[in-house]
Amino acid sequence: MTVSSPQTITDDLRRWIADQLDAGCQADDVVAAMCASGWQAGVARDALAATLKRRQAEPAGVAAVAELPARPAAKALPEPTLDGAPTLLRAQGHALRLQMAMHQPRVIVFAGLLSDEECDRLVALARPRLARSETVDNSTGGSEVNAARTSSGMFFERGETALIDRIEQRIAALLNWPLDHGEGLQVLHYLPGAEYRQHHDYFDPQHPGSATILRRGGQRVATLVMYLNTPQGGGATTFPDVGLEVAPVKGSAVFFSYDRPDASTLTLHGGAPVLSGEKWVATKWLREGVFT
Ligand code: PD2
Ligand code: ZN
Repeated sequence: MTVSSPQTITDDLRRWIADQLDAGCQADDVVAAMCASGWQAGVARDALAATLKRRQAEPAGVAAVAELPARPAAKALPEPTLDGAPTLLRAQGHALRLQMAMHQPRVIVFAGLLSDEECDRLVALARPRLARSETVDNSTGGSEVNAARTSSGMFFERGETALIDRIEQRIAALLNWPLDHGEGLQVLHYLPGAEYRQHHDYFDPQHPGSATILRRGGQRVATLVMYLNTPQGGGATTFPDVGLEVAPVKGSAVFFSYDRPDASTLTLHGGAPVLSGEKWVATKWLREGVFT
């Protein structure tokens, strides 16, 4: 399959999609294959939908459609105000810079979101409370130690100190998303060799444990990873679907959003192993509703 420019849904493309479905491919896998070949995720989804719609009229197509999982609906998302393509931004009186923006997936890198002093103070507050990081246990909705995540970490309560409240207000203003839709800040510490293997930050609706987690504010819809120091080597935040690596630089942050809990958002990401020095980050996850 080759991608023509501009990206239009042709009969050839619909025929190719129909062939993949007939061969037993899952709809999500077809979209992922198209994205890997250079199709924009939105066009890929529209092409899939157009193919399915046509097939609904055919008896064979009706059976194929019935087996496909329903695609979760898109949502409103946190997003900074970037009208006029500004390089300098301001949030709650704090000046920062826009460093990089990508549309699909939505990834934005900000420089100077935190001052050096704010980074140092967050590390000092978190250090005595660190414990080996856990990941969500999908079967229960609880958490467990996992080899895929070799950092140590801790959670602050939302608004726990004046410093944390100020940073959370800044994030809410920058991303145009209510403060009470945010989880408490999480701080992670990585030593050499430590990493966070590739994952999605949304909760998989198919997993039995997700129902419990989703009761506290619904789905995660965006992530902001703030770098609290500059490791000597390694530790980039990677987005393998699009070959993007964000270098961890003290005070800067990478933001990404996802409008549905689905791999077609292309927001698979990981924390590459730290090669030398250490790495500290603070993560703010944003929910679709009030996080309690
Ligand atoms: O520390 C990171 O770079 C990183 C990578 C992937 C953090 C997270 N995910 C996260 O906190 O979700
Ligand atoms: Zn993550």
